[in-house]
Parts: sequence; C-alpha cells; structure tokens
Amino acid sequence: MPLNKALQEKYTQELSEIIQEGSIDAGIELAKNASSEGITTVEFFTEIIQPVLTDLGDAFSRLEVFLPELMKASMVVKGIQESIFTEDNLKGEVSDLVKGKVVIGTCQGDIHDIGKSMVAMLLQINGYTVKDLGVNVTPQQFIEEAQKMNADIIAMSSLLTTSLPFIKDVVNRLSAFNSREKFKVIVGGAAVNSSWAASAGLDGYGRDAVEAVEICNRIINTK
Ligand code: B12
Repeated sequence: MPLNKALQEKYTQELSEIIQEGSIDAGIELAKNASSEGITTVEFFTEIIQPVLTDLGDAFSRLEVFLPELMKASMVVKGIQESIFTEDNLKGEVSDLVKGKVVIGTCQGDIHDIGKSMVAMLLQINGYTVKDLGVNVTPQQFIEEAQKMNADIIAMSSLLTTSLPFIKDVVNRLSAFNSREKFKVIVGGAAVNSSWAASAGLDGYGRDAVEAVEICNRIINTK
C-alpha cells in the first residue's frame, strides 16, 4: 500500500532541508521519527529518499545545483543507510521466501551504489544468496562471477546512460557462449526503464528494491 500522502510530503520536505544543511545526525533522527510514525525502512528509502534524490538529480541536470550538493546529499543518505538499513530493521518487510542466487553490481564506469546496496540487502533478507560485486563492474566480471557461483540471476544497476552499452554487452556475451538461457538478466536505476529493458532483450526491470525482489521471485518461480 502506498504511503499516506501527507506523511510522505512532510518527510520529503524535511529530508530536503536536512540534505541542504548536510547533517547526517538530523537525517538519522528523521528516519527514526518516520519509523515511530509507522513508516517502514523500505518505505523510507523508496518513497522518501528515492524521490528526494531524483528531484535533486533533476535540479542538477538543469544546472540549478552542482556536484558538491549531490555529494552532500549522498553523504547524508549513506549515513542514514548505514544507521537504519540493517538486517534487523528489515526483517519481515517482505514475507515471501524464495531461494535463488543473484550476482549484483553497478555497471562499468558507474560508482552510484546507494540503490544497488539496498537491492542487495533486500534480496538477501528474502532468502537469496547474493554476491555483491560493488561498483564499476565490467561485463566480464558479471559473467565470470555468475558462472563461478552458478547464479540464477545477474542484476545490474545503472544510473549513468554511458553504462547502457555494458548491459547489452553482458547479454551479447551470454548469447555468444550459449548461456543466455542459463542466466536471467535484470536491471534497475535511473538510466533504465521497462521499455529500454524490453528492447535490450532483458528479463526484467525494477523501479525500486521491492520490485527487484518481486521480479526475482517471479523468475525463480517460473524456472
Ligand atoms: C547521489 C547521486 C550521486 C552521488 C553517488 C553517491 C553514491 N555513493 O552512490 C555522487 C555525488 C558521487 C554522484 C556522482 C555522479 N553523478 Co550522480 N546522482 C546521484 C542521484 C542524485 C541520486 C542516486 C541515488 O542514490 N538515488 C537513491 C536510490 C535509493 O535510488 P536508486 O539509485 O534509483 O535505486 C533504486 C532503484 O533505482 C532500484 N534499483 C537500483 N539498482 C537496481 C538494480 C536492479 C537489478 C533492480 C531490479 C532495481 C534497482 O532500486 C533502488 C532502491 O529502491 C542521481 C539522480 C537519480 N535520478 O538517480 C544522480 C545521477 C544518477 N548522477 C548523474 C551524474 C551525471 C553524475 C556524475 C557524472 C556527475 C559528475 N559530473 O561528476 C557523477 C558520476 C560518477 C560515476 N562515475 O558514477 C546523472 C546521470 C545522468 C545520465 N544521463 O547518465 C543523474 C541521473 C543526475 C541527473 N539527473 O543528471 N552522483
């Protein structure tokens, strides 16, 4: 169920102000208040942090804010992530338990890791064995690791449009090795959307970490 609109507006407004001040402590305090008002950790990330950072990114592309502001924002959000995005806080957020193996990473040339790490953790607490390769992961690294751990799914996070060719490269290499059916490939992040994913011949796109778990469940259930 989507978050109550008034609550969402209140917290997005407050988070935007805290991000401008650059106060990690105030960010953590805000997340705790949200939790005491019944907002789950996942909701705080997908319905408050994600839209605030998306707006900030849009302002950045209109040249209304600059790199130092983005860096300040990511410092606050990473502080919140380290403090509240723990396995304990997340237990019970999504109940369906299905097991599978996932290799995840942020694509080559891209160092954005906030969303990717969130997806990795949510998959983990939902019963998946997750190998997080970190950021700036080459197509070869994705494939080698998937083969090594006999993964079901390769999950690629892409926030920069310059990383799109690397996603296609993974698909092309898998096809060349006759392994396209063996590994399902899914994507998410600001550089991709469902129609791009479909046109690139991928097996799924997820708008947020909850959808990432849903897609993986669907893939595993139909395997
Ligand atoms: C914070 C941020 C940064 C931080 C990153 C800090 C970090 N450690 O991650 C810093 C300041 C370092 C940064 C740097 C840059 N950034 Co930046 N950044 C952002 C910003 C504002 C927010 C990203 C974020 O963390 N969102 C919050 C998380 C929770 O959401 P998320 O990442 O979308 O993840 C969720 C979903 O997408 C999904 N998901 C994510 N991955 C996956 C994977 C799978 C498989 C699935 C199913 C789902 C899924 O689930 C996640 C959780 O719900 C975005 C704006 C945006 N629209 O995304 C720009 C943005 C991505 N950056 C941008 C740019 C241009 C840059 C720089 C090139 C700037 C520069 N001139 O140096 C550099 C690039 C550095 C590099 N080589 O990667 C552009 C990219 C534009 C483009 N067309 O490519 C954006 C879109 C801003 C904009 N609108 O212009 N950035």
